Amino acid sequence: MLKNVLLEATEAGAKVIQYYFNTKNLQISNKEGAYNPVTEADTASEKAIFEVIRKHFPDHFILSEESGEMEQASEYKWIIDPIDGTVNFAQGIPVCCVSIAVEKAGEIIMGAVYNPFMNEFYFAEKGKGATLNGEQIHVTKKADLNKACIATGFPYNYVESENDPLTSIGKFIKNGISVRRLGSAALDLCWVAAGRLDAYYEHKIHSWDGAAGYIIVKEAGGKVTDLQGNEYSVYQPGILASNTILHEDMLARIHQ
Ligand code: LIP
Repeated sequence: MLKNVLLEATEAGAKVIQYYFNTKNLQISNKEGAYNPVTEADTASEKAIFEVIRKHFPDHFILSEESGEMEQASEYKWIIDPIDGTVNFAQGIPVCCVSIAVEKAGEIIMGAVYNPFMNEFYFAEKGKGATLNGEQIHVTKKADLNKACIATGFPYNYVESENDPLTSIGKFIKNGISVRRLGSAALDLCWVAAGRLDAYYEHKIHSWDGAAGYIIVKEAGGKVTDLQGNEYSVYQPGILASNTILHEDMLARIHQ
């Protein structure tokens, strides 16, 4: 039942963003930072997702990017990004998705990420592996960081610091390592899980950006920690996901 509702809610959100995609005069407002949009599609997708969840589980806790926390005294929490990759969406770049995770008693047990524009539906359940459109997926076996293809992202409100995003990315590009910036943490994580990327890191993402992709990477045989190598928590900002083999090399390079 939980899985079916998660799939139904994810599909409901995806149907909405497909409807709004490439809409002329999309209503857009800006949150904090230079260009951190929320569109009418974000709020409509969130509404459609809520309707499905509330129909089946009216007493579950919901944490969503646009509406925040709707606290309930339940051990189940739905962590929702109605459009991850909102800038891409607003620009008409079809690299964006709906991302929903289910947490039970503080542990992420299920995650779904759907990019309807590439017809790619990622899903994982704790202990049962990860799939792309129903087919099992697995991280790469690459062991040479110099031959890796990695992804990263940058926060809307940049903060200069000793090992900030600009400093970190320089340690890869100055050594000729391939770096991509997709603009969606959820898809960055799913592409690590699917073996398209060998690793992904970012200094500051939100719980709703990373929660579903986190379990999808883990169930695909990958490793996910914070940027100090500690076990990842969706409630702290830094993330490093890898094929496991490259994890220590990634940490060493970021902190070089
Ligand atoms: C985005 C993340 C991305 C990050 C962007 C933004 P949004 O989430 O998925 O990884 O680099 O700055 O936070 O705002 O599109 O839901």
